Amino acid sequence: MKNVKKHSQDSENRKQQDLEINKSDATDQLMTTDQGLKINDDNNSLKAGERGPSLLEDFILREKITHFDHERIPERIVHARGSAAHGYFQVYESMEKYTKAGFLQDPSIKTPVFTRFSTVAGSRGSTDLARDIRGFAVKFYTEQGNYDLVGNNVPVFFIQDAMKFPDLVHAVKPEPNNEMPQAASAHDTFWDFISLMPETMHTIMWVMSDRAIPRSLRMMEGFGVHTFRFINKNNESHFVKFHWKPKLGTHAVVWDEAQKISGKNSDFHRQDLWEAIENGDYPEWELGVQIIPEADEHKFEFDLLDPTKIVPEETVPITIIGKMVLNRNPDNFFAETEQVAFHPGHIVPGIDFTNDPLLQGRLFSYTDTQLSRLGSPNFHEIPINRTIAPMFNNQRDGHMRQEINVGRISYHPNSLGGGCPFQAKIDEGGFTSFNERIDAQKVRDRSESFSDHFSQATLFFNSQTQTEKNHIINALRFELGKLETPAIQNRMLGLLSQIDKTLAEKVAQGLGLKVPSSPDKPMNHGVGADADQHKYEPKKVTQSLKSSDALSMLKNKTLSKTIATRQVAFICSEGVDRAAINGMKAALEKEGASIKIIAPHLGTIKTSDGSEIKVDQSFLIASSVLFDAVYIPDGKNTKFLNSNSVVIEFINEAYKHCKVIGADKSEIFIKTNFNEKLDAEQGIILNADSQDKTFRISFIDAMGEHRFWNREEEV
Ligand code: HDD
Repeated sequence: MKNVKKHSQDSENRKQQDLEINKSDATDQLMTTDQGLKINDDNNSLKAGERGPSLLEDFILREKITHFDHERIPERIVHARGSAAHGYFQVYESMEKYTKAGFLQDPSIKTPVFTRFSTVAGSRGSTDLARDIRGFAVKFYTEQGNYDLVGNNVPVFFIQDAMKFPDLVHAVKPEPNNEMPQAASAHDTFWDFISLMPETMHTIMWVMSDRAIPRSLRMMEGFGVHTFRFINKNNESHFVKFHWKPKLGTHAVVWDEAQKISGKNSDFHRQDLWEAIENGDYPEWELGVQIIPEADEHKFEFDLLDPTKIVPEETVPITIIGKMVLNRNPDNFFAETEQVAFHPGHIVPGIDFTNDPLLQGRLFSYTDTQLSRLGSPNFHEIPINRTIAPMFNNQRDGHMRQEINVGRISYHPNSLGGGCPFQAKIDEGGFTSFNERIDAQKVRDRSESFSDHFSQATLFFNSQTQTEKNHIINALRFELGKLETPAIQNRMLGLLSQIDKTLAEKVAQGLGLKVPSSPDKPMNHGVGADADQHKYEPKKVTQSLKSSDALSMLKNKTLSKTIATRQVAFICSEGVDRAAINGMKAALEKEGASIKIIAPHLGTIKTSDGSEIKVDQSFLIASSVLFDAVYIPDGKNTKFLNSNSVVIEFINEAYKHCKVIGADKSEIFIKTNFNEKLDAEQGIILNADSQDKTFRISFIDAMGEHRFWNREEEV
């Protein structure tokens, strides 16, 4: 057992050891130029006289400024804004039956990973809380080479064919004439495209749901999206769908909150991930797979190759096969998070592609984009991208080549180098593609089995609780309400009516429009000029499954009652009850939550027993949207609370966002400012006696509910 532990630790550290050779630490060192020349004055340029012009001769100035002038590289064309962390993946038991992938065989091995989360549409400096899909890209540094699972937090994609990807991205990005709006889909070009492409409807439902505004990157699911293949030692193939399930559950904020967080702290998600890891609250996900035998390929009501479809968990259950833990922040954002290059085509023996036309196009795009982003075909040599597996081939030269390949031989076959490097046999780990039989004509076309664009959009909508449905309706009212072109709004209402009549009517009400009685026939505009339009007319296929609980975040919230890493604001002022603070703080910290003392000014305030307490944030800095719950400890607070509009706004906002509010002996304050009928059912936990332990338990239980949506209607 001891050996197993050592083995797993060694395996986990392999990438860190590999990165060590490139690290540089200036502690106790003298400053030098890039050439190693020690620098005597880094503050003044070389001049002809104290007040004279700078000299061209000043190679130190020139080196410094030249380097600075070239510090930026192109940001990613999509997923530009991202945050990443190191960690490991460990399989629970061997998956040998289905795949020969090395990292899925041995539970004692910890495979190093580097995982980057991102928004899609915004630029590098845009807000974390945009309504958007989140990228969820994992690079596994396996002994057989790098494996990248480049997924999203939504299990489906907007389009079915990579041919449409540039159009989709052009439509959602800021409009090209004025570069507006930033990191937002609520504008004409996006919805123009969407309203002409019915295949986007299923993903649109997910993006309009609260999945698109996660509470934390640590609290969202991840999906491989496409159907992939597992290949075992006998060369048998099973189809596989990948799922990441967060240990903390899947949670979101509300849209009003998201918009305010964007102003108060646009690094909200990035900071949350960073701090959790620094505090040792390592985020964790379990990897689940849906495995489908090759023979069942055509047994579904949809096409397994269609990336706009899920395989419902009720139809094929998810098997949990391992876990990923992120336990180390990068040392350098640019070197690691910015330069990491993911690619769905980075696979290892035991995993293979399917003919999903979106995946097929991605297999071209990712290497291609790194060439302009990182500037050279040698991007694999950048430390964060470097494999920990041995790497030998005859690729040579190119910009910024690091490796010094020795000898005369850079071709194969060769006799002068003894035939090296040798091709690897299958039993030596040599990769071979799955030899799928293909018997086809060359066509520029799409399969009719891809024509059902609405059924799973309806399934998703039907599976939501009423609260979640309301949020989708409001999101659509917001997004479509921002449009300047009524024809686009009308086309969208027509499409929404194909998903659910009530949904379309409610959105129409918000827009002050009527659902068109005979909407434009939703032809699929994504077809060729000479195509038989009738053939491509969207078809609804009757679904045997009417609703899937797994698709609703709120129906699954009982799975994640934990309040670990949740943030609680303690509203305090001079004279606040010290015992109440200490008691609640201890109770919350025991559950893994953390607290911040918020008071009128920074520094310290005097508490009831005369002791001083350190203030974490003043009301000028703190904002209710940055917290999960609010607690008002007993003391001489009430007078202060009643007279302070900032405090009332703070609590009002927490109330509006359905968060738990707890107060000792402050009923009068709560009752005068809020509805008299409020009680624990509504997440307002009041306490007459500040030492009552059941109060703290009730407060923590209520926090486990996360939000009290029954308050929303009233708001
Ligand atoms: Fe993509 C980046 C995920 C379709 C072309 N994509 C990128 C990233 C993620 C995804 C997570 C960021 C990786 C990182 O953190 O560096 N993309 C997806 C998913 C898709 C998808 C889940 C559909 C299922 N993507 C897709 C298509 C194409 C691209 C169809 C092109 C045909 N994606 C790119 C890209 C990016 C990229 C342009 C930009 C930066 C990069 O690759 O490295 O090549």
